[in-house]
Amino acid sequence: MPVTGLPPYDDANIFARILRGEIPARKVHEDAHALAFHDINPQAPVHVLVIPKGRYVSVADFAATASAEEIAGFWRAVAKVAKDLGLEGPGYRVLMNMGRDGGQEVPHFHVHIFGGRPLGRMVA
Ligand code: IU
Repeated sequence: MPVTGLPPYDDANIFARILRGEIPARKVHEDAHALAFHDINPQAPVHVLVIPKGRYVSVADFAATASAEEIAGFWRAVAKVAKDLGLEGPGYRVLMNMGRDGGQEVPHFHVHIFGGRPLGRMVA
């Protein structure tokens, strides 16, 4: 169950459909806890999304309700994907948008990985 104040999980969201294989994605990694694929509208030379396989609306929902195993597995996948894409040496940025003011568009928790160029100082 999502945490109070967040919408219930919608199984029709686009990432749920990607997880079910109903629509294609350019996958870069998949394991028991996570799926990673290239963002359809990249904002950097490398722009990959990592999503948990469970039904979590947002980072708040994930942090509050996922198991320790899911959380560990997910974050290990994030770091592995970045490393496998060659980003660990030069560095990369990980970003999560949460809710309305955070600009979250897809209501399935996801992490953005950006890299492939100097990203500069982050501003809000
Ligand atoms: P946000 O954090 O919810 O704002 O980011 C959603 C991202 O999902 C955004 O960067 C989109 O380009 C991306 N995306 C995608 O990769 N494939 C899709 O079919 C759709 C959105 I819709």
